Amino acid sequence: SGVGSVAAVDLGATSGRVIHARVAPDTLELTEAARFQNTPVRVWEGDRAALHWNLTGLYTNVLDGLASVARADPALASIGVDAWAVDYGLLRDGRLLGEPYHYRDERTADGVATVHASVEPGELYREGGLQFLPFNSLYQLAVDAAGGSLQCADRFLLVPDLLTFWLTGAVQAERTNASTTGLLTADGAWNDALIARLALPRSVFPPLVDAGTPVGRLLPSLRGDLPFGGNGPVVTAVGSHDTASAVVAVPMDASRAAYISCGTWGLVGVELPRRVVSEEGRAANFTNEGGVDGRIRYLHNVMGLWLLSESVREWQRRGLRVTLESLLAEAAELPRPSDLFDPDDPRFLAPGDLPSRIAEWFAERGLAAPASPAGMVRVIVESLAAAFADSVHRAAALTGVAVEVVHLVGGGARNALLCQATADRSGLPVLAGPVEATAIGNVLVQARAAGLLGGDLETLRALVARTAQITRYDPVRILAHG
Ligand code: LFR
Repeated sequence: SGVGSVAAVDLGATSGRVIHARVAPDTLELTEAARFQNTPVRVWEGDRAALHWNLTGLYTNVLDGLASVARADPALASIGVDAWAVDYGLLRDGRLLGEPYHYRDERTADGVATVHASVEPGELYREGGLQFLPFNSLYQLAVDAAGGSLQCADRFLLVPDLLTFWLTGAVQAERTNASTTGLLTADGAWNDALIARLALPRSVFPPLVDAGTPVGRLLPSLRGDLPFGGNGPVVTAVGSHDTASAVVAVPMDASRAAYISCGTWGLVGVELPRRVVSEEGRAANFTNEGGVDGRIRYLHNVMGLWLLSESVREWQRRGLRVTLESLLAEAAELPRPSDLFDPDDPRFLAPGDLPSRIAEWFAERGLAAPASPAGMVRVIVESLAAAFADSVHRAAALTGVAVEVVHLVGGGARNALLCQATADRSGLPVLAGPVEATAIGNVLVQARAAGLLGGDLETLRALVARTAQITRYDPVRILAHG
């Protein structure tokens, strides 16, 4: 097969991008067509200001990026969309009923109580395989049912499926992301019995499709703004959960490696052929999310780079002239802190003043928090690394995978301090990169569907290993773990 090209639309919780890629069995060349901030917005709802995504704004950015791809490459073969998980839009007769809620919005607590009153958490775990996160879609849906908005809707579309709908008119639910609703069976079907017990309307859930399925062509109404040639590119379902696409592009041998997909979140785990649903795994809050080609992403959510980005946002709000880069450089010169905090504490989930909440965590234990922003950055990095190391070893123990190496992909792969600390605290070599793993995984699945590449995930990963920049960090000052 010759060289062809595809475009990946990749929306993270912090930023989004449109990546144009040229692909052949020995070629993987990426060009950034657009990059934009993802800035959520609080909107008054009569009794409180609720946190929403600005999805129509993101869609505008996506169209701008695709227009520039179209001008450069009218013969583009395919477009694929991935985004963060769990969040969704509700529609009626094709109309979006409101900007989707942000998973960091405070509304979900009531949904958790409602759901657990009808199905206890152990049973939810055996059915859906998910770690407990208060924003899993099923809890959000319970809130929408209680508030009446679900009854107004005839469609539920997860965020990447909603963008695909706006591009093509096709109504579908891609399986990797649908698995994060908590409403899929181990066989990857909508769990009708669970949906009924939760009194959710079964008819809102669209037909499921696998990553790699062509879902439609660009709508005629878009053809003026997106000047592609001929019939235009096909839109292909990819691993539409961003983490599923990232795991496709981890250049690993899954039988001996753990991965950390490190962006806004740090998703730490291993890839398995099938779900592992044990009480130990549930207690350790490990999830079984659907992967591309039917693989399972057995992982735990660690709070991730959010702790850094949201802290920097607070310092800037206070008028300090700091950037993450300058603080990381300063932090690297400081001694390693002896006291760490638990980055997974739920108090760190909501937006706002994180440095004060971290200081509170220390104060509650009679400990002093670092006084300077650089000191705070260092303790965040070390605490994240310790949590990463802990989850790597737990994933290995819970699944029997003999982990010999840790692959760290995503924006965190640029953070040398974090990569080295993860090596030191896990006692394992860390292979960092690619930074754009999510977009690459999105590209690879489209390219395979378009016939530009063949083979299984191992073949796709071999192409990443040959073409991506990988930096190795060996443990030098091994610190105790576990
Ligand atoms: C990462 C991610 C995680 C998911 C969280 C919320 O961007 O998709 O996998 O748990 O965001 O959707």
